[in-house]
Amino acid sequence: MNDHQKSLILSSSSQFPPPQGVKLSYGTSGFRADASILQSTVFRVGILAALRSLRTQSVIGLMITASHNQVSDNGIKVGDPSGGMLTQDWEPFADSIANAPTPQELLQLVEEFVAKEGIRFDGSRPAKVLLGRDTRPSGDSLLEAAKQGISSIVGASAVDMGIVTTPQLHWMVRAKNKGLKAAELDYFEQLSSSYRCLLDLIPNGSKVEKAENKLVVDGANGVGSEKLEGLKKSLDGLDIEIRNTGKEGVLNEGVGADFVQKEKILPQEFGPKDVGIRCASLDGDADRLVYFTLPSESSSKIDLVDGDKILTLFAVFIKEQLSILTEGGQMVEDGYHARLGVIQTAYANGASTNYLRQLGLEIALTPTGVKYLHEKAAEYDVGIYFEANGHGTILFSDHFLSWLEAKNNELASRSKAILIHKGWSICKWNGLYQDLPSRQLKVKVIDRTAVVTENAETIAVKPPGIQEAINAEIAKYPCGRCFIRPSGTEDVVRVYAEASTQEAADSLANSVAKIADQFLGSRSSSSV
Ligand code: G16
Repeated sequence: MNDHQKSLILSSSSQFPPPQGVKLSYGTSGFRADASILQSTVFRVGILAALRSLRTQSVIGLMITASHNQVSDNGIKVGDPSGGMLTQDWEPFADSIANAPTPQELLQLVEEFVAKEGIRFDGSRPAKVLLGRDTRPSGDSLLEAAKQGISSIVGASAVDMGIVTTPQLHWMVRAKNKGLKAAELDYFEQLSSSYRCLLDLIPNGSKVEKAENKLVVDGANGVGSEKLEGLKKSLDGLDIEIRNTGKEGVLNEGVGADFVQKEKILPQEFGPKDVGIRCASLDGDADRLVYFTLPSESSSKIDLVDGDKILTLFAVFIKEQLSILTEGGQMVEDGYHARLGVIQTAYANGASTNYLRQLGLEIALTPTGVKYLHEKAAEYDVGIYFEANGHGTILFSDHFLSWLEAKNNELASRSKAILIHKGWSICKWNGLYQDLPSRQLKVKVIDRTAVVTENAETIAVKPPGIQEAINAEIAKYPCGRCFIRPSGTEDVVRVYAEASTQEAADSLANSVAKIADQFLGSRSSSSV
């Protein structure tokens, strides 16, 4: 790093002093906090993104969003060149620069890291960072802070992609790095043409019921509603109505995937007229999706089709397809057996895990956070991962895809037999298994980092004695299961409980929330 570069970092960072008395960490999905204290953090993540771009010689993404959090929060996360999350190796550096108290200490950390990573400033390929943000009012000023951080690295450029969903920004970064067109219209085109391909694969004679063509989407009063409005014109055959578009309501307040999944009641703007209709909820940055139906006019209680059910549907279908491919010993002849894995977290409903196990599937458990599930899924030929809250996707290994491609001709002649269109309704889908009753609570404690967990967050090893107290509670409930963990996106400890009845799940969750209070010191607790 030459003197000009060093003085640029010193002078620009002096404009963004860090907040006093706050320690921030790159949590489950980047930095999150009340938007009013994030200027300095976002500026510094701008520096990090430019360095990551130099290190990888690729385009990097920065998304300004706090997703499911309340509207007054905001956050920032980094997207790597592949379109995935920032490599976990760089998270400690993110933590240390976010908390460096002075410009001089910040510069020292940057210099040490640049030397360790062998980052070169020779100008051969200047850094480039794509910036996106959700609809939060604080997004504009944080965007400026990010731009300032990026331009503290000589030659680096920031490209503002405007208000986008998190999946859009990740897709744009990946597309840019592959030399493909990466505008919003290209994204919509890819989604709609993939959708048309899927429709073309439905065997003749198989029809989706008319009522099932209707989909009512809760946009969480966020970015998802606007984008879906742009996309829906090209989704032939699907009648999409969008509510909670943000014109009136507040982001994530009584609406959105997090609310619907945790409360299991209708979001705002939905009511008795929606009985039996397929409905879906997005979250604040539109990277979560859950479905639901309203079974009866007399109550706002919904039948939830959560991430576990989405995972199960994919798992059932892909397992079927793979077993058809092995018919006639085709895969055996090749000596190739595709490894199918499903990845869940401790939040997965126990009934879903049992169901998947009965199907004979290989199941892996990771801590909460897409970054962990994604990494695990990449170990399989076909890795399907979903969190119960609706984040997820399917990964196909390069090896599997090239094997399929090589077999393309053979498969084409059999495709009608392979791709069995099930013609299932949402109720049939939901009936794959019955969820065990569950309850989630959050507890505001003095210091949530005092909770340390192991075994994919199923056991709390700190503070000492807390797990034994939780176990004693669990033992009182048939089919009881319960764990606590510190949230990585909100300043709370989360409690999840399952039991054979709703009353029992509620009671177990409440007792364990009290235990958390006793061991950790309460700041005033709240439910969900
Ligand atoms: C983020 C992560 C998810 C995680 C969620 C809740 O989602 O991407 O993987 O499930 O936070 O995390 P925690 O329980 O640690 O607060 P989002 O939708 O908020 O970006």
